[in-house]
Amino acid sequence: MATQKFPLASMTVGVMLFGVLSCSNNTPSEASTASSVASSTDAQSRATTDAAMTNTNTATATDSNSDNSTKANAQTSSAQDTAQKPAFTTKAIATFDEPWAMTALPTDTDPAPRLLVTEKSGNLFVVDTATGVKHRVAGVPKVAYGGQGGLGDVTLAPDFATTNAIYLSYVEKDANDDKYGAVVIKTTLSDLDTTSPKLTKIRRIWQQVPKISGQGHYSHRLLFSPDGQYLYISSGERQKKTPAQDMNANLGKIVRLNPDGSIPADNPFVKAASNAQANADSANKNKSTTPQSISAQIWTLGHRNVLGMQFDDAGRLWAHEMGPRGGDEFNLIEKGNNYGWPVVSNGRNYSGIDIPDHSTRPDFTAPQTSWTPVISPASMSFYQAGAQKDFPAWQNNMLISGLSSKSLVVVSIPTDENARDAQAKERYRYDMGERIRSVLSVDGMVWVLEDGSDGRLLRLLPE
Ligand SMILES: [Ca+2]
Repeated sequence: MATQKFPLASMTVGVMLFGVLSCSNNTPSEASTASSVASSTDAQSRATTDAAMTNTNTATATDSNSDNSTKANAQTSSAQDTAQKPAFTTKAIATFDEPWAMTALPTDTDPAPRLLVTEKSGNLFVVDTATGVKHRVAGVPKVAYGGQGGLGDVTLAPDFATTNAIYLSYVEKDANDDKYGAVVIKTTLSDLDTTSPKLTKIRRIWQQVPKISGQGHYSHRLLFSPDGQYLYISSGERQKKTPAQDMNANLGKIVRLNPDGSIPADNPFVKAASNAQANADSANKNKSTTPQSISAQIWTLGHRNVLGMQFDDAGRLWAHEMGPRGGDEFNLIEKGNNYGWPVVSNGRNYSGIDIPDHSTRPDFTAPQTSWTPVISPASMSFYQAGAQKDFPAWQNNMLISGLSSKSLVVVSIPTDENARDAQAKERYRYDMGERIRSVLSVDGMVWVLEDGSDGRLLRLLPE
């Protein structure tokens, strides 16, 4: 088992670079170097089909200097926080080919849980974090692997302990044309304690509407509310921008469903949807219910690519999303709100054309913090020390895995749930040396998954 060390000195490099970028207009060479690294990797991962990715270096250097007044606050770590920054080593547990997501199986007394890990190409594994032994789960449906898509997220049903039910998201291709969309299934994880586990009783409960050409921005993150009553699904805008404001599409939205896929009666647009349906019925007797039932699914709108959602201990829902060139966001998700994409963003288009900042449109909900240059947030986990208490300094913080930033980002959230002006902010980040696809904290322990082929599952061990 390889052990890699992260000395405290190197961990502060990222923070120092951001200090340079956000606080000074007079160091173009430093700013240009740092931002070109960030933007080129970001461009590779985010917009493989975006034709306007050339000349990102010079444009991004301008971008990083253009509106630093709004960015400095988000990216300044206090001296106090840095002093409390715990160091860790990493221990490699297992290796995967393009891993995408992970979740923990319940444990009784053994402190090392088994994890479920997905690979984009369509594999699902049960891995024992104590031994690194993994078993492939049979029966995963065929996925449309390519671009940013394939097999996506995995989460346990709230009643997993008695049903062994899990939820999976993945991308499917329309049989008749080159259009793609994410779907969510509920299935039973059978024979879990054998060497040949398998999925049984597969039921489709949701899909992206409409299917669209291209293979980016599926999002398809799954999260249950703490009480187990509701399933939240992040649904990306498929790199088409406008669906995020279209109430007849569930793209660019966070949707909220009952565990069986039906629509909760208290969703914010249910009444408007039923009124619209009544009008449509009386107008032409058209029995098509698709547009109205779509809008009834929606919890929030105006999102771009939400790859991380988490509840905190006060029951607040938080989500991060990737901005375009600049403007990654960390948002407090509240019922019925519109988060502005693509009308506003603190970033700009890959073409270099600016997008009005959030501050120009107070009618949209602004992020609590945003990142320029981007961190490329790919997943999020809420840290609570639990029984293991590996990192007490991170208590009640959100841990975010970064792709282009190759980092683990620690974000503090406001402790007073009623303090509307209290803002989440980055405390500090760790340079991980590789693109980090996923982060998971369980009972005070933390694992991360590296991105790409030969992506390692690493346990973080406090020094
Ligand atoms: Ca926004």
